Amino acid sequence: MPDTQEYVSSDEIRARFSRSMSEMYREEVPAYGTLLDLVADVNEQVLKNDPDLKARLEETDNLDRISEERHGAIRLGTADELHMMSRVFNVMGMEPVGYYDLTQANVPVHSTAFRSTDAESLSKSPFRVFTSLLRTELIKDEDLRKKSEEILAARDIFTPRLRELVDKFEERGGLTEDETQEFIKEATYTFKWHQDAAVDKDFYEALKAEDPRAADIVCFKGPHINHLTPRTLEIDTIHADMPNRGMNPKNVVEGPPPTHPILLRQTSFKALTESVKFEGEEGLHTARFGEIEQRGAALTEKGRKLYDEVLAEVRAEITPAPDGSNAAEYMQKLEDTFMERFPNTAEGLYEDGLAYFQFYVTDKGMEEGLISKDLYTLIESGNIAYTPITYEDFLPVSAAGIFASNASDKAHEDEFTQSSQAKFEEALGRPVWSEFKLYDEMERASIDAAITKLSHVSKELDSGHNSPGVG
Ligand code: OOG
Ligand code: NI
Repeated sequence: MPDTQEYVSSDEIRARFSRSMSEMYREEVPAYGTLLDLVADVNEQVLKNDPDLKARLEETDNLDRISEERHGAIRLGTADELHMMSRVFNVMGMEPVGYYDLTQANVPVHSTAFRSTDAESLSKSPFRVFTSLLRTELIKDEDLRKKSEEILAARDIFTPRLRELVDKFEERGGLTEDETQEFIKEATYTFKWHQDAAVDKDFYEALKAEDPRAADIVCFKGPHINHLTPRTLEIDTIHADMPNRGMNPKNVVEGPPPTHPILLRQTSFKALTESVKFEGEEGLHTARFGEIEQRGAALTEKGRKLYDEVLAEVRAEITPAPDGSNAAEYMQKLEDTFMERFPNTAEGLYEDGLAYFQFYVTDKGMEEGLISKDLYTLIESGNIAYTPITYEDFLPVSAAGIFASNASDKAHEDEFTQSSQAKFEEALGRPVWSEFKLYDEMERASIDAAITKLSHVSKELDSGHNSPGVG
């Protein structure tokens, strides 16, 4: 039995898996490759023009991860699939964070985000996967519902070898290099696009008429990755350039306005229509797309509440029209309202308790040490500084918007009202983390580390003063 030294770390497995997924999706959806090139160009340019930003990213261990960073989204059909999927993600050090109830947007799924949860692992690879579970009970037509449940119960989306490797990981606490390579191959395969559908065309069309997301989940052999999203440092530039590169972007960038580096902003090119082989005949399916995101500060519960409030205020007055006709007006209103109601500097966010921060010792602190035990005094005197913690999660509203604008143009009069985090967690086999709790812990840990560092400086200063012959 190999000792733990020979095991590949979960952080390393996750980083490699993220790369492997990106390579596969690049082949499956070439426009995603174009998007990646565009993002790399723009990020490089931004860092070249903004040495301060580059230094700040270096300071907080965030520079190396930028070009490697992405999120994906998958959709599952059964509780068993969700449970097994959480075991697969566990091998890569990814845990379920947050609960997203998409029934609020008339989408019959609920979701979580699998990601790593501590600062060090995040700096190695922040790869995250938005994972949704279909709520078949919300399929209204009884025949369609029953048949969907039968189809889902009969399929196995995991290869036998993947199951064996997950068992092995759990028994021994690690995978060897050879096993890791196999694991990545098998896990990536799980998310591959299959041109052969699992059903005939009539069933597909019938289910799609009821709900296109349900059809995307039930009618195929596996949970094909439906988009991958690289992180950009300048989303508006790319958004504007997408049409020049043959991509058909959304009308507006979703999320906060460009003036506010909070939570995240996203835009995507519209889903592609791909050919599918149904039992007996050919057909088409529209689901897979490419997306980019720009990440800002993680907001506290108070900050999130204010964000929701301000966004709701904007949307009560103007919502982006599907034809793009009022895009400029919407963006202007968004910006004006946020400028009025929401701070957009680190200092403003800190003073109002709206965001989480990573605290660090400044050069002045390294000279003076722990001149006070009070954090506020240390900040005021410039011995400790802070920078917002990057938001690692998803926007519930934004996620819902993505479902709506990409899956179909069908109007949804349906109202799903029931939310059920408890049911989701039962399927998952464990509770999800609260994202607020995780950010809070990161913030506290950074304060403790900064104070400890300052007290070491003080000790050295003291022993320097006291020891004869020094200075
Ligand atoms: C999930 C959409 C959620 C995002 O960026 O908000 C998401 C889906 O379409 O399955 O990825
Ligand atoms: Ni996404």
